[in-house]
Amino acid sequence: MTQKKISINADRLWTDLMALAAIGADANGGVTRIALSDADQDAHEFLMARMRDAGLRVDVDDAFNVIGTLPAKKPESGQKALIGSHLDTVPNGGKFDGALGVLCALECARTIRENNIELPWDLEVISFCDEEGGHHAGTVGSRAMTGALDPEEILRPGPDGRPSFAENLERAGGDPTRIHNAARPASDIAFFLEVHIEQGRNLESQRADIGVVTAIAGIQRTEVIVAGEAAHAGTTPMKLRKDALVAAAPLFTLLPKWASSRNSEMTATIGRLQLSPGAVNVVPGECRFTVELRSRNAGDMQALQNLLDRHAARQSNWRLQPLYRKDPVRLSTPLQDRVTLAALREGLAARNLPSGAGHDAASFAPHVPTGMIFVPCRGGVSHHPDEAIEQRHAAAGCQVLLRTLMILSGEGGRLDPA
Ligand code: HGY
Ligand code: MN
Ligand code: MN
Repeated sequence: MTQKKISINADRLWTDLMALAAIGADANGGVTRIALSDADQDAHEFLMARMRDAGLRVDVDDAFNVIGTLPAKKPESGQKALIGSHLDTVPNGGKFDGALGVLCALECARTIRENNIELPWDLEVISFCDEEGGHHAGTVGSRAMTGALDPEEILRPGPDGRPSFAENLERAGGDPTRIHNAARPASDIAFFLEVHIEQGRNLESQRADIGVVTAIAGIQRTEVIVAGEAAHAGTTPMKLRKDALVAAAPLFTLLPKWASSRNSEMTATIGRLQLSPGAVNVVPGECRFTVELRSRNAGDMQALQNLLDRHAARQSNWRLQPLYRKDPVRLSTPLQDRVTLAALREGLAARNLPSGAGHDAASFAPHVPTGMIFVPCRGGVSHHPDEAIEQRHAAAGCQVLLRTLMILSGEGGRLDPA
């Protein structure tokens, strides 16, 4: 007997996406919802209201992850199926990074409930707190849930002396001393699946609708502090200066050369730089900047870190402050196979590809079967107001997530961990 075709409601999904994009909207078309900010909290209030409308049980855990649960009618395995992503954004970011994954998960739960489909697990729709690193390292909420968050990290002051995660959590009504309670045993979790925009141009250039993600690049971040001597810009002769920016400058061209000579997928980025005292008529006394390395190969990332460490060691006035390291991860092959099958059954063109961007899925991959479903984004543009996707691709990603859940459910819901 052929299974009745169950379809998500593409218009409802798009309406939610556009309504959410209005929360934290910038004057120039971007979105700014820094983790735990008022805009981020408004976005989560919107999500919780939509979850309640959909008949989900709504909880907020001690890491401020928002969880909407559709209880299983007959929970055979006692495990939970987790789907979701994040609602926080980078400053002046796009409408779809993170938001697509959360709202696709919500739309799937709604569709499953409306069609009285019986799942072997409780289905949890999750929006993870602070994926983007609004304070320091990203994926705070998902690392708290997988027990991988160092409690010290949330106490560290934010960049430019901004409040720490703990202070902002408290301001938002949370209790940072309880964040470790968000940790859950891996044995409770059947799998984690995340829909996300590709944030690259591979799918678009191959005219594919769906990306079956095979791996997620590792990320290593270091803050470099170069000390000089602040001095009057008009009366301090060039040969007597200790200009911190000039001392740092050689690294700005060395770093890209190191990365490119390592391998073609490796990236190295100096994304944030601050001069002190930062006055136009004062020679910089301090140059503070971040170095971010990414690679799917842990050895390559370490090799570049060693080059940076040795370069700093040869200078007399450099200090390195490690900020964050997450190893590259491979995603579950059995889940990749189900996503590929789901795309096939939906008549969609799917391609396997790795992710250069970090995701909450990277927090789960070492512990539970984890999968990601990518959709193309226009020109690969992301972390930018021009981030854009086609409505049909939002619907395709959501439909493949639903179909993957149906396939897994039809197999009784247990997935080998390979
Ligand atoms: O930085 C990243 O790769 C992700 O978008 N947070
Ligand atoms: Mn993201
Ligand atoms: Mn992002």
